[in-house]
Amino acid sequence: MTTFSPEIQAALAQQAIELPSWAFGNSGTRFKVFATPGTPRDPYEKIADAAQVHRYTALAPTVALHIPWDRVDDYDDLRRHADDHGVALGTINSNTFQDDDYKFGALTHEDAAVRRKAIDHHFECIDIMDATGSRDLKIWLAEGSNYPGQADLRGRQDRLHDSLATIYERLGDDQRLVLEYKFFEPAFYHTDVPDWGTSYAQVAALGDRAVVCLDTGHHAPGTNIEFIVMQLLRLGKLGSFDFNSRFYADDDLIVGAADPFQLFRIIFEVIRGGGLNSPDVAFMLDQCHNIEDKIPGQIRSVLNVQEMTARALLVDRSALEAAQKAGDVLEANRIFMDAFYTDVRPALAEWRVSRGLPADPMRAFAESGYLAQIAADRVGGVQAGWGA
Ligand code: AOS
Ligand code: ZN
Ligand code: ZN
Repeated sequence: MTTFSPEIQAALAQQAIELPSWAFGNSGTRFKVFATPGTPRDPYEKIADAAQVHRYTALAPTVALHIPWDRVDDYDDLRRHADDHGVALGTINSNTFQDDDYKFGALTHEDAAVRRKAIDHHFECIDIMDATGSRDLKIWLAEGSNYPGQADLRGRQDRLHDSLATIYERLGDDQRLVLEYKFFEPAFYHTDVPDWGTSYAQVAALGDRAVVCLDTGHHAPGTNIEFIVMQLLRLGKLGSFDFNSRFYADDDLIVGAADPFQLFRIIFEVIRGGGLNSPDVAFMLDQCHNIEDKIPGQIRSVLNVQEMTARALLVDRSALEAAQKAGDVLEANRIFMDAFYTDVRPALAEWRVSRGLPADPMRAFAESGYLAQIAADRVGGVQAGWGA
């Protein structure tokens, strides 16, 4: 059986993956949202469910919130609630995509009053960050146009800069602005932050505390995502990951489900670039569980990241470097693939037990009876969903 060196064990022990609160609410497609019994009815219950993932894996110590979906009266109280459950509050995600005023844009809108409203929403998010102790403000913008000629592409980019600069100004010294990109959807012709280059150009113009979020589902098919990871790390601008899987577009499926090898390649570049367990790079999930149970879906997800991390840590980097320098193409590729093909699951199970964790977190959670308990306890009330 594979064994992990003390260095690999130390790296695995430090790994932390932030969970999105919205993964615990009901979600679906525009065709149907299937409800799950026991779905959280408020942010408190979402955090309680997220804490289950951490309890069985020790991999998910923080939960990202989304405003307005997770708006509460008392953020100190929510923070204490998280603490009582053994987790902390993490990134605050803004939302400028569910308001009629934003039909033609928010931070890029032609109308200064609409831009002001969108900026004020981000100010509210920063106030919340101050109360929750969150470091990161994550901005994903649904802005763009559907038809050639509809919008002044250049003007929108300039207004985006001005709006982001106003938001950036308001951040505290220990806080960061993280700008996510996505190549299309909901806009179909042009998107104002479609790619890493645009996100990089915008955050570079703001300052050191503005960085890029790379959502693995936000690229065209065939894109070499690990190259982007390498480049952003090289430039010191990779702020965070939104991990998920895609088959076709922004599918938001379980990370590592569609293409485990791609996840391995991405994590290898993270390690190569010094981003693993670096405070500068936040690992997050951005997923929806439309047909599977949400808590086990999140447990499976963090375990997938852990497994590919363990495999990527097994790459013999000095042998790889020697093969690369010698121009030994096949040997370099063999070293890389040997690590990828290593089944680390038995070693991880043993290592978990040595740390007082269940060998099989999926099974331990299933046997805990938690899902049946919340289904019984949380009857009535309005279930929280994507957008609720
Ligand atoms: C949207 O496609 C993005 O992935 C965002 O990260 C979004 O904020 C998230 O899915 C929840 O709103
Ligand atoms: Zn995302
Ligand atoms: Zn997305």
